[in-house]
Amino acid sequence: MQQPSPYITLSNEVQTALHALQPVVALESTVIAHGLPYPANIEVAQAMESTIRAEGAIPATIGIHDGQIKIGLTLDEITRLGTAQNVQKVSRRDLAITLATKQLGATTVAGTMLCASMAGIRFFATGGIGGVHRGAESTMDISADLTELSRSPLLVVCAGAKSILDLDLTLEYLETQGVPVIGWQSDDFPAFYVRHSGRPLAHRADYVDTIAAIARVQWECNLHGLIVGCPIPQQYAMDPAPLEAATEEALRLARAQGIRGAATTPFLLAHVAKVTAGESVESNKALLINNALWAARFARAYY
Ligand code: PSU
Ligand code: MN
Repeated sequence: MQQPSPYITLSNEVQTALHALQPVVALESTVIAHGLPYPANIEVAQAMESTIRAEGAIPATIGIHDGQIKIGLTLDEITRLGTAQNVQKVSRRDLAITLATKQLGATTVAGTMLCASMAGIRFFATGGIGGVHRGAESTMDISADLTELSRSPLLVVCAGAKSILDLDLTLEYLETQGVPVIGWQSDDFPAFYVRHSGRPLAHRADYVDTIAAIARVQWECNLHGLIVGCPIPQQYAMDPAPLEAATEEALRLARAQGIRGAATTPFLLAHVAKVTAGESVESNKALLINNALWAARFARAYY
């Protein structure tokens, strides 16, 4: 295990598992604080953890409290992040500031990858990664999740990315950054609520051992992050047409209200969730739990 930073506090369980080279799966906290409404956020955070345990791996939800990166948050800490109003959204650029000023922080995919890599964790389950926003040709709004993937050596299991983003540009950018994107039993990149985006991927895998072997070679070659895109389970998939309408409306509103920077993703997510009512929340929960399941299986195959 790497020498832990003075800014990291591991739970006893995570520390023991890392020492024993047992499979550990990192989980982010921005989805808890800014991605899903209460109490669905806490319910799904717990369900992801119990799914990972049932697969024989150890969950490590990551967040920032009292000037420390906490790896393996307790239910109390998760509940605090899921209910407090003043939670910072922590990507790479925000980490030192949130620690130094002792604010409460929820880590994005980029923030979680950075913290997990400091602790030697290699597997991570999330819902959707950030990406290149529609209109990025002029706004330059490209999530730091994409550059983090080219820096931190984690395997990130996601259901693709939401169509609030430009999925073509997102895949182009990942290619430029040298990030492998593997379709899990799928030929194309999943689109979060929708199983297939229609954007073909260069690589597909059908067996957990294939994923474990790819991850091993990736890291033995000193390469960094990789993405495994798992389509949402069929019974929870949504009809793309109303989603596209809700997304276009959200984008119009964001422009009209001058929403920019880090506020953009939470604004778009909240608007789409409101318009599509409860259905999108149920689908979101289902895909998060599915990703936790596969991340735990990939981690077990690797270890
Ligand atoms: N996409 C989702 N739900 C989320 C996020 C993205 O469907 O909760 C969160 C993740 O934490 C992701 C972050 O890392 O938003 C990306 O934000 P930004 O675009 O500001 O980098
Ligand atoms: Mn952005």
